[in-house]
Amino acid sequence: MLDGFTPRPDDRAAFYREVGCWEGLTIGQMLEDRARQFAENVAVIDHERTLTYSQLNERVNQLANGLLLLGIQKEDRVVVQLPNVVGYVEIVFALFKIGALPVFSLPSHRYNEIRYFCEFTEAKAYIAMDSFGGFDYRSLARQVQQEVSSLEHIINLGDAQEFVPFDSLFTTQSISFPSVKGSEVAFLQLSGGSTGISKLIPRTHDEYMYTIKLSVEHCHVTEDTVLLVVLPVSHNYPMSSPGILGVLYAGGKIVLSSSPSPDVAFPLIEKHRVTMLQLVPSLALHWLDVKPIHKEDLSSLEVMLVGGSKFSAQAAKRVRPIFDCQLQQVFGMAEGLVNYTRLDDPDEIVIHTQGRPMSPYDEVKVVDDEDQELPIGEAGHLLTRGPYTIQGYYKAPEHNEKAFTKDGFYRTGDIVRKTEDGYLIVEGRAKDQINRGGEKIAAEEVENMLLAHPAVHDAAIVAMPDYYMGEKSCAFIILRNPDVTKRQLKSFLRERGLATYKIPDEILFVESFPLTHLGKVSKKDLRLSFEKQLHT
Ligand code: J2J
Repeated sequence: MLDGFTPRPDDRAAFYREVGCWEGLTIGQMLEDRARQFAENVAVIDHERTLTYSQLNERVNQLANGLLLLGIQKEDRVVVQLPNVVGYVEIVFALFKIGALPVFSLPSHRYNEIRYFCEFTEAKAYIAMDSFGGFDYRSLARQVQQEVSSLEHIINLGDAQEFVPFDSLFTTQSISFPSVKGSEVAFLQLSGGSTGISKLIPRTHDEYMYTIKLSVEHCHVTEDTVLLVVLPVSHNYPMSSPGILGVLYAGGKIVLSSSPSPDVAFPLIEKHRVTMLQLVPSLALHWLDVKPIHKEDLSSLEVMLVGGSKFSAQAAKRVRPIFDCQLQQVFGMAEGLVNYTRLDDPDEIVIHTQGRPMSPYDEVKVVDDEDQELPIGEAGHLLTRGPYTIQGYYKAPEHNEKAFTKDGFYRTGDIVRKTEDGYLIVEGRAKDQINRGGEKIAAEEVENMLLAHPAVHDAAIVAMPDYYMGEKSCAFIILRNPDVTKRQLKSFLRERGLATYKIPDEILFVESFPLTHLGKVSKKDLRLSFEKQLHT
């Protein structure tokens, strides 16, 4: 078993097997199987390539051979940083098939994150694009390679320069693949994090296959589904809720968009007769606003999933009149629990709630600060445990003590209310995080980086409201040296390689921070003071 992975206690594991949640299948086997069943169906399309199920499976096998020949072995970690391209699907399935573990990172991550992922997971390989969105990943790779001794291979898609070209790895020379079991860890996913840098989430094949299967049922994914992926594909949401894996499970078609802009996405919807979309509220709002000025025929759309942060009821009401399709709200987390509104739920529920757990074996509690369960309808901390919710972060024993209860419930950090019918309404958040249009920022990580600047005495990051993004980030800073400018501080963060979405949108210099009665910085009061400044 992978070091640093916390398995379920034996009795619960046995129960999940007994009731049929865990079937002992791997994600690699699923593709093998679907390639037989849906051989000639189109599986995936990007701006350059189209692959049928049998072509995808064949390419994946060839790539898996190439990875083994290169020296990638079972349980090796491979940091994958790719945009929405077919190569992403090929590489992650090839890794699944040989039991190596993709570590999913985002195209917007920079040196700070990539170095950490490579170092912390002792990654043997890092795979990235040559360049994307104006950023050259090869120079990032050079920097990281020099500093992380475990990193033996750097694989590059496109103009690979001195690195291993992705295309050179495909080989028909057949090697026997290591055997991979359903109970083994399939990959490491990123958590939004609230303390320091992102924690990594180990998910097993068994539990992930279960989330995929349930998502396919609840989102009515079939062979006729055409899913457009506009969010970064490595996020848990577009991976599995129902995501690319759900669509492949059902034999449908995936269309990968390199951009979430309506100028790119709307023509793709028209061209491929897209039936299903997954959006975060910030994008949904933007699309709702611009839809009337677009001429494309979007009549093929049947379902728009919205999740990742709170979708307001006002915006939710506009989906059907404007897009003439059904809204499905999803409240999920890379740690596990996923809630959906059901496609046959009345509008009242679809508009006002974030859905209910997708499995009858999900255990959900709403508790007060002392972990005491609250009566139905009262807002409190959401705790959860179940067949697809993790039992511990990867190699994080100290953090796990705090993030999980003694009996294995995950402390989500979300404040929710449960209705009589078991639906959840997200009311807020107890974790020190900013949810910037669905991208999560751990305040502490950015604060620590700001504190490394010689002119900064203290820093506190809080969320500020934003119409489209829901929240943006604002850094309150007490300076030691008044000569430094906001712009200098932002470039300092950029130069240290902080992902672009984590750079504070606003910086405010203050003399002191308001304190709570326990003497801690009161972020609530900081947020209020920001709002006051806005209105003066
Ligand atoms: C309010 N907050 C939400 C919602 C997530 C499906 C969908 C989303 C994610 C995801 C995911 C929310 N309303 N509808 O992994 O499979 C906030 C909560 C939650 C955190 C998890 C999936 N949907 N959130 O967003 O791991 O705070 O997963 O705990 O990125 O996003 O973030 P993440």
